[in-house]
Amino acid sequence: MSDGGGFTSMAGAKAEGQAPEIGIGILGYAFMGKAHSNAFKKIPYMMYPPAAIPRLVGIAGRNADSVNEAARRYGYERAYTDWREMVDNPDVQVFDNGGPNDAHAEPCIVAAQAGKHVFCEKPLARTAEEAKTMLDAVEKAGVKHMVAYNYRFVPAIAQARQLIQSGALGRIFHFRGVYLQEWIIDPNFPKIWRLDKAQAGSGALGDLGSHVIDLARFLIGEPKKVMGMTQTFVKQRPLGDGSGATGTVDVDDAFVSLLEFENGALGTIEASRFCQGRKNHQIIEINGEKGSIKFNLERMNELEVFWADDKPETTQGFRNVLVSEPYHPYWSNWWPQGHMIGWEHTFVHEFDHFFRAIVGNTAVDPIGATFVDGYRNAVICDAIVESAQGGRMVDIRYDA
Ligand code: SOE
Repeated sequence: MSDGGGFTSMAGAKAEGQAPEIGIGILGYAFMGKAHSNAFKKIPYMMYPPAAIPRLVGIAGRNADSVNEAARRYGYERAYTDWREMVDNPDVQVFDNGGPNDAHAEPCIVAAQAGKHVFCEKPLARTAEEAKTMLDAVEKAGVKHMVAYNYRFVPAIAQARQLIQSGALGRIFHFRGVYLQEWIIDPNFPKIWRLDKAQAGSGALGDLGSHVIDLARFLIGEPKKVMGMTQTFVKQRPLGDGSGATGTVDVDDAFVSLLEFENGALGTIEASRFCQGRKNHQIIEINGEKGSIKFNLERMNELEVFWADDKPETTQGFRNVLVSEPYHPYWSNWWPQGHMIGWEHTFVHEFDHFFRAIVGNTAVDPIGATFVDGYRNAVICDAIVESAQGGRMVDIRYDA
């Protein structure tokens, strides 16, 4: 199997029938519950031979009818309305937190204290302070930990990182990232948890911006200072509970930011949920001394590249590369070249990486995001909000 630059190495893999089971207990049965469960079921026969066979031990959620239906739908052995009871199940070796942001800290900390390996959806927490308590807990417990920055596991992104790490772009001058959606532009869209600071921590910043911030760190390194602006375009929304009452939106609908990186590169990162026509529009562009690369999530199997040493009279210009060859990251698990994979497969790669790290006792980072990455991401998000409120540049300082 091609190791794709260490992305699908055989570390921890077992011949068919020898792979150990790994018991999963997941909190949350909505969007991420579906994406994660789909990945657990695909791993044994697609990331083959698997390092571990996920055993769907339990799924937890507040609504009994919904969580029982999810257990039947995805094939979990038990449904729980109390996540603590699920964490206490000795058959649960991995606690997977797919819940809303205000349900990340306590369950992850309790699971780590119970000796479970912990996987948590992004953003890790609502603030850097809350993220640090989670990081301290998993490090003290000595368990493996990972944050679901799944776009690291897009083959084209992994390929971009290989190009940058190989020096093919040379010195990096710019990182430019946007993440644009449109789904709350209707002022009658209700004030759901993602629009409430107490539950979400932030709006487009933590939900979408944190993905781009993570890719900036993954691809070119640490930012050293940021300047940010935020805006809430619709400040009152119906609560959506039939009462006819409205609530104040206390998170950002959009943000823009300027960054200077430790390596001298300059960056811009923005995210918005008010961009009509943009469905899940994440663009990453990196400009270096030897060339440029551009990634578009809505065309996720492609990478646009420009090489300065191409002959001007022949091929110089941006080229569109189909990242689908057996030697490209992760592709040896899937299909012949040109047969596309999609958004869901990033979760298959992501969990396979986590399970291999657990079974083989190998490092989750730098390929996967750990709680250190989740904490540092939260520090950057907090700095962007601080800058927006204070109207000045803010230095990035980590405590881990
Ligand atoms: C927001 O709608 C969202 O679902 C994010 O929460 C995900 O992290 C992103 O991958 C897609 O958009």
